[in-house]
Formats: sequence, C-alpha cells, structure tokens
Amino acid sequence: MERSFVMVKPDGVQRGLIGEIVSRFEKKGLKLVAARFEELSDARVQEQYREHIEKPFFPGLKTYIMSGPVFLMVWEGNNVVKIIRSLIGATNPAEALSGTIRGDFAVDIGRNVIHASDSPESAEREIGIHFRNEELVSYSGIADSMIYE
Ligand code: IDP
Ligand code: MG
Repeated sequence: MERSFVMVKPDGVQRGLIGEIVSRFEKKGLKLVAARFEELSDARVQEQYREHIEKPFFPGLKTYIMSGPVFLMVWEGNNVVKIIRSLIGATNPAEALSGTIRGDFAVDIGRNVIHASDSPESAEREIGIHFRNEELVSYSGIADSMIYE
C-alpha cells in the first residue's frame, strides 16, 4: 500500500487546523499509520526541503517551518500521494481551488498551512527523514472492504 508524508506547518498548528485536516483525510478513507508533534531541527528542515536550499525563499521557509511545533503524519492508501496532493490544493493558496485545504484556509504562499509529498519516491524519502520503521503502525481498518473494491 502506498504511503505519503504530511506535515501540518506551524501556522496550521497555531490556527487550530490539525483536527480539521486529520478529519478530512479520515473521511476520505485514508489510513493514519504514524504521527508525532514536535519542533523540527535545522538539519531536518534542510533535509526535508533539500531541493529548495538554493532558492531565494529558502531562508524565509526555514524560519517559518522552525517558528513553532509541527504535526507530522504518515497516511496510507491506494494512490495516497496523488489523492492527498489533490486534497491540499496548489502550492499558492491564490490558485488553490475552493474545497481544498489551502484553498479554504490559506492566503499567502509563504503561509500555506500544510506539506504533503509530491511523489511516491519523495514520500519514502521524507518518511525516512522523520520516522523510524518501528513507528509505522500496521493494522487492518474495519472499513477497508467498504473503501476498496
Ligand atoms: P509544495 O509545498 O506544494 O510541494 P514546493 O514548490 O515544493 O511546494 O515548495 C515548498 C514550500 O516552500 C511551499 O509549500 C511554501 O511553503 C514554500 N514556497 C514555495 N515557493 C515559495 C515562494 O515563492 N515564496 C515563499 N515560499 C514559497
Ligand atoms: Mg514540494
């Protein structure tokens, strides 16, 4: 089963959106397999966003992500990476469709509430940055046969 790494960013945490976000994923039929609430170190932020280190917005992005606690999660499901990217909406909230998380709850690209992996390969890489294998819980959902054919 595919997995995706998701992070409620410090603005999402401070604005009380953890429950709303978790609820949307649960209602979609995705399965939560790991979660942790903490503040990220400099090194973890650099690893997480390594493709952006040379970008002009990186210093601001790092300050933003380290400005408070974040809620880290791993979600599981068929095509979960693509599904979660569509649930969170475009990177720039001004372009994110209404009904998506960024479309409904954010205004500025530099305060866009949530991160989610953009491919199954980056999901595996990002999960490895933040979670140990033992932290990923394997269990069968009682509604699995109602969610999958
Ligand atoms: P994504 O989060 O939708 O995958 P990326 O292009 O990978 O978008 O960018 C990572 C994060 O960097 C964004 O979610 C946003 O927080 C921040 N970011 C991207 N572009 C800009 C920008 O032009 N200004 C400020 N922050 C940006
Ligand atoms: Mg990205």
